[in-house]
Amino acid sequence: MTNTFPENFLWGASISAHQTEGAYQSDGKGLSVQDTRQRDNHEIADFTVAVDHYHHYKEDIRLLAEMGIKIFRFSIAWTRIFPNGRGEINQAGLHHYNAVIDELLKYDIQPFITLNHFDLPQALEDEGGWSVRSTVDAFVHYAETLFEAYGDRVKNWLTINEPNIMLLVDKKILGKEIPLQEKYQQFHHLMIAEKYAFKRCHELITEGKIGPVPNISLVYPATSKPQDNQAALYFNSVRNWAYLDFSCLGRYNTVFKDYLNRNNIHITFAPEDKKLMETHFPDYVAMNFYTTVTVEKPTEKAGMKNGISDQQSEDIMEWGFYKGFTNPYLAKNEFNWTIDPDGLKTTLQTLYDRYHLPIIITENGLGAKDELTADGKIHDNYRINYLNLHIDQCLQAIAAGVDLIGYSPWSAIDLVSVHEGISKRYGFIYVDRTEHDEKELSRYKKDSFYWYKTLIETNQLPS
Ligand code: BGP
Repeated sequence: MTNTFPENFLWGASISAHQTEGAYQSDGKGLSVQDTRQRDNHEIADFTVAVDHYHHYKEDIRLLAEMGIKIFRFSIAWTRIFPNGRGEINQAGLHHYNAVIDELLKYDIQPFITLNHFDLPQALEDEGGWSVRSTVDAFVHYAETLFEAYGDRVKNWLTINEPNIMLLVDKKILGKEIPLQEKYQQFHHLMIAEKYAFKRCHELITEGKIGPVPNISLVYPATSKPQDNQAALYFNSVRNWAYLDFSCLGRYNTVFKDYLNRNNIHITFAPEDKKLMETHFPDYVAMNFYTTVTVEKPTEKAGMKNGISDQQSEDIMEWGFYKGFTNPYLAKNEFNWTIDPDGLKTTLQTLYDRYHLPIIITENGLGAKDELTADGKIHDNYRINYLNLHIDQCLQAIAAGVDLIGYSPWSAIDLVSVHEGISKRYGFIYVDRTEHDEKELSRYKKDSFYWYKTLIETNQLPS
């Protein structure tokens, strides 16, 4: 088998606004739910400064250009454009991203922009957030504003980052638990907002392309017991296919509908929704992948709390449906996340056969506690090893017929993790700060930086 990637393969690197930018109240920016959310661990860095990418974007982009990336996946902070979610445009915010886009294009790096990555404006949250229809309207107007402002230069767009993980792991990501009925009304609104984004992107941008960006990873049954297989069927549907079936096929899938019925959840549709769902579709699927999940059928209710507290942990539990199970065949990283490169290939094959759309991986990576040596080096062989194994499975998926068009790992530079602060690092570029001491925020190239640079240059995995 060849170890060379197809010509024009889109090598990239990814970040999100709130985890990198900082400057959380600069130049007219409003507060988002990430700025205000309840944190269960106050010992870790928050998003007020993060890695100050807002002020360091030129330096960061220059380093990324040196690494050779072809695409940069980042998100726009809605609250920089509309501090209150809607209303008057904040010109300073609009200018900032104009400058970022121009800086990328200067180096021939194509922007892949996520419209919204977990940071809903707090002002909209105060009015009911994704539970109310008016947030859909505000989102559509925000998306149109971006398409009109940047669509002459930005052709590739992603809708809403990981709506599946945001709803399933609500406590960790949003700082609050959303009751089930409300959660799935939010699901409907998020998915409808996405449909409008597909529609308006195609209408407003010549050659504009757009796709959903969920976190997709296969769910395995714990054993060959038929009941465990049923558990995996339901969690695959609730975690993965409910979202992509809506985006790509325009329907609620049957297993998911059964899950909703059995939980007595009723979704309110607006009159235009059915037609909208069935009419507008993505150009590609972007997916984030870190690990796979294993579940069994729960047999004992006592002592178990319904809910899901991590995107892949053993505390997944929905009585009557599924319960997380420790997969004995998979190793774990130091933050307790399982590592499953083979699962990436299986996930890609399953996804591709279901939708027949090009796929781009927009997140994949290893969170680790890196160490900066006295001579300014970071020897992150563990990260190189993780990426190597996953990229190899991408090659194998391509050889098996999957139309994988790009790979953009998490993360371009170190950033503040969703819930484990800056100590859990993912970047190719190290940012020198601790949880409480921002220091100079100096940037250093890790060993993985040089490794990825060579990989991109040669367009092949070292044999
Ligand atoms: C994804 C999110 C990212 C990112 C990543 C790693 O779910 O899209 O924003 O943070 O997971 O997760 P964590 O930060 O918890 O390590």
